[in-house]
Amino acid sequence: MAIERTLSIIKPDATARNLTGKINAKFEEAGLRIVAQKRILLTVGQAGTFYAVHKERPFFGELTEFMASGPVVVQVLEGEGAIMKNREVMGATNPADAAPGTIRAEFAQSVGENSVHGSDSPEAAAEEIAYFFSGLELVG
Ligand code: DAT
Ligand code: MG
Repeated sequence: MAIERTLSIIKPDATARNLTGKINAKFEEAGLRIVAQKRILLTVGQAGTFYAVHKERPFFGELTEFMASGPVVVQVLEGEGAIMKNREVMGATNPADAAPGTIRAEFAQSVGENSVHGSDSPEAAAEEIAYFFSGLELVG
């Protein structure tokens, strides 16, 4: 397995509850290195562009309004098989289905307010990292 990079977002429900440090500790304990990170406030439009793949889904409006409802921490995680490793550390989309010890099992409030985003493929990771970060901001 190669060294990969993936895009992670700590969502507004988690920043509101001051969970950034606890979530970052989960990444670091799993061997994922935080190589870029910034705290930003998205507009509904920017959240919609980011989540364009879901624009036909019934929850799209709720999702984009939630993502713009407070600060998010966007970050690039790097490590061996980082894309799938991050998905494991995050846990299932619905916290009711998330394995014990995962971020979503411990911190998520509902399927919508589920604390973290992580890229789901190498193609998505490349596109999502480029959406938020320039090459100059990525220090390996
Ligand atoms: P994931 O974030 O695990 O990759 P996804 O890509 O299927 O999940 O969906 C993106 C986000 O949309 C998800 O983190 C929360 C929201 N979402 C998904 N399914 C939902 C549903 N049934 N009701 C409300 N929000 C939902
Ligand atoms: Mg997804």
